[in-house]
Amino acid sequence: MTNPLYDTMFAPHAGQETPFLHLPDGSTVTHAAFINRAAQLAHALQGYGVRAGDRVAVQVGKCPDMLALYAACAQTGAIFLPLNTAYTAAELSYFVSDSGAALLVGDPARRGELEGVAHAAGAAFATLDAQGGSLSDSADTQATQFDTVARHRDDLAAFLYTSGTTGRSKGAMLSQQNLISNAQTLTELWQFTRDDVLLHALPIFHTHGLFVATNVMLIAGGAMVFMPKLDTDQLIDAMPRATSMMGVPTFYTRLLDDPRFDRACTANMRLFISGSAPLLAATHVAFEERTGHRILERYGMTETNMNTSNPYAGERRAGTVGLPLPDVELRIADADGSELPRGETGVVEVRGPNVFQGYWNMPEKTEEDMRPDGFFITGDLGVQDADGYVTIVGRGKDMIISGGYNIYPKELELLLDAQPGVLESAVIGVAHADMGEVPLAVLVQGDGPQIDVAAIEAAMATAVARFKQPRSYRVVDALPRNTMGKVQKVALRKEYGT
Ligand code: MCA
Ligand code: AMP
Repeated sequence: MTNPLYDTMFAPHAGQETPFLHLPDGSTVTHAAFINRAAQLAHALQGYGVRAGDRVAVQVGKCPDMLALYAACAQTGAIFLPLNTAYTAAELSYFVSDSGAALLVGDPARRGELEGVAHAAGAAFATLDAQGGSLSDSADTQATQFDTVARHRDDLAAFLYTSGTTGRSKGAMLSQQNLISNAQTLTELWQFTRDDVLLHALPIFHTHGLFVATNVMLIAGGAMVFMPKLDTDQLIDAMPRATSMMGVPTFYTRLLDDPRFDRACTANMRLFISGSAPLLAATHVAFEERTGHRILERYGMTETNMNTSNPYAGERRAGTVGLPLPDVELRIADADGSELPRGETGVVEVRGPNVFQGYWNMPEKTEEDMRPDGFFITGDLGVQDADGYVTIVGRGKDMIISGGYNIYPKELELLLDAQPGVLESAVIGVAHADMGEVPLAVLVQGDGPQIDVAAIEAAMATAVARFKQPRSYRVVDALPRNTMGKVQKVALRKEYGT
């Protein structure tokens, strides 16, 4: 193979006049049209000076061209770097400069600020729309054939930024092999075929919507009902024509909130998959009672793609994330990395072709998280039962998952500590019926000016994406600490958690 990623995911679809994307306006993009468009965009990327190994940062709304840009990056050998559309210009500046991106592709509505971000970081800028200076515009006149650039399985295919407990985001480097192996394993395990129609309402800038949902459907050769975002009305309308869905737990709780969602609505569906955040066993049970379907829960991470899955044919156990994938080794380990006996709780560690290549420009951080024998330390706390089923019981890392998006308290605390009047701060996750959990900030009044919560909210609004912003604030005199002086977040969660 000259370019394993392109040859596995995309090349087989060339010339196939079968449906790939069903769009909200009723139109359909065929596999052949998608591949042709990717080739045009590959030419356009080269026109912007993009070469193999260059990072292409992309912050645009969900649309077929955004997906075709992923294919175009694969075809030119560029590294695809998708970014959450909710990120502020301040957040973007970091990603574009840290990655050394050659090109930032942005939303035309934010052209002014994003152009500034790109140029300050030494990157070129383009939009993805039909306006002057746009990638789509340059693509329109290009040939629909492109000579795929040769790549190796170990070459990098994508960077996904994941925040960290230190407050600084890290670029997880994923190779072609990481993406191919996981997608092939999942396609087989979940029995996806060209007859499948997947309801796709997830964002495509994260592992879940891009490397699980889209890659699996590309390998299977099926179609996706491609929705811009979660809209339960649209999902319920489209469900009778679909066979499968992937979503975060919020998708399932919102569907259950709608009385129209029932057995008849799901009669054509063969599979519902959940991940990215814990699915409550109660949701699993309520879903089965309502529809007769048992949700298949799986577990993964940006750095590793998917690690475990409940079985397709065997027993799907509520509250567990299932068994290690066939090509993934998993151990529950103590702090030194020694495997613990079954039934004991420890840190989940994984090894296999799914595990990433390290954090971009952070060799020490990579070394810290990787055992010498190749196991990656996930930071999740888990337990494995006698049958091998894994349950995630908590997080060793300080992280909040809100509606499937990760929020690292440290990133927020660093910003809050710098606000007038704040001596120090602690951010905790508190239960939220719709999002699972949301952040709450506890601020300690210092000697300076009186803390102005409204002003702090305004400052946070320009600093970080909306989903990360604390939903509520408490001002206190001191934070609870243990004898080592460490802030006791457990005590804070007890006090403010409900
Ligand atoms: C939107 N808002 C949120 C979130 N999303 N607030 C907290 N947490 C969120 N996740 C805010 C908006 O800023 C807005 O705020 C208000 O909620 C409504 O915005 P809207 O866009 O209408 O929200 P929504 O469409 O209802 O979105 C909620 C959602 C969405 C459907 C849960 O966030 C979503 O699709 N999440 C999936 C994320 C995902 O794909 N994660 C996978 C990561 P305001 O009204 O105040 O302005 S990959 C991963 O985790 C690993 C690898 C894995 O295992 O998959
Ligand atoms: P991310 O950094 O976005 O890749 O998020 C990965 C994290 O999401 C994991 O380390 C887990 O903490 C969490 N996660 C993903 N899937 C599940 C699941 N099914 N149950 C519990 N936690 C999950």
